[in-house]
Amino acid sequence: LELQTDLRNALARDEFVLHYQPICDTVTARIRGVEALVRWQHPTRGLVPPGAFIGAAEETGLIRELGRWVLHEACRQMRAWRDRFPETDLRLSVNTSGEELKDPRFVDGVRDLLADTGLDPRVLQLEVTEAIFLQDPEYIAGILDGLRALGVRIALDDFGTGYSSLSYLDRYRLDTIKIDRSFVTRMLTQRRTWEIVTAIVKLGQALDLDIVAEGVEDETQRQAIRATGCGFVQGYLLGRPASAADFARTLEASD
Ligand code: G
Ligand code: G
Ligand code: MN
Ligand code: NA
Repeated sequence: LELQTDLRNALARDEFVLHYQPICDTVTARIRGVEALVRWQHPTRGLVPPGAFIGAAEETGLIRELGRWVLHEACRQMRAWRDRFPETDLRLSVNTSGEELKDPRFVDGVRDLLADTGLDPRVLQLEVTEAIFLQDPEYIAGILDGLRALGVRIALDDFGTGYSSLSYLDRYRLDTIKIDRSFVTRMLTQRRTWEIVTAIVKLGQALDLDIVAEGVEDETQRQAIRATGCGFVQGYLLGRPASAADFARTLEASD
């Protein structure tokens, strides 16, 4: 309850910030996209990671307001970067929780936001997890279809960690799958994991999906991922989540 009050105040006081992590071409390491990750710049506790407050925000319903802020701020920032770096065709990934998707005004809100910021809908990719399909699959399917009709892309985050990933690939139209970093971590030491990652990549290619390997921390992992044919990599090796100003410097340097 205290956290709920704190979060409400934090929204009112504009204490949330977005950090940005690059998503890169596996072969060239060129930056092709960026994932926005929210943090809470707490007046006394410092920078609080989302794991410490997203759950509470979901339980209290505050996630809708926080999610609106995140989406708005991320799109505003992307608009500014695309104006400043016209050569880059960066894509923007934003994490979206099921509670946000259940808001009946969500699709209209995204449409209005894209119109207001003048951002090409194809630039925006919403990351969802398998958990969103557990409650009301038909309703969620309608929301995802509505978003895709706008031109917005849908990514399945943390892929492989849920219960029945394959049925979701079968039933829903998606654009991207993000292979959970636990697979990337284990694939070099466990043959079975390497085979699973290879199979996921093959499946993704056959379904015409973009595939991102998450949590790539060293060059050996990148080489292993590259050998599977996975198109995109994300992780500390390519860049840690950083402030907008730091990310802009990275873009400048890579131009
Ligand atoms: O940065 P960190 O590893 O602590 O992130 C923890 C979790 O918080 C991740 O699962 C990430 O997807 C989630 N997360 C980060 N930013 C956002 C956001 O803006 N909205 C939602 N719903 N989840 C987020
Ligand atoms: O659930 P989601 O995939 O959205 O979570 C992304 C989180 O993973 C981010 O909050 C980010 O801090 C973290 N992350 C990104 N790259 C790496 C990495 O290479 N290693 C580890 N341990 N965490 C990472
Ligand atoms: Mn994510
Ligand atoms: Na993930």
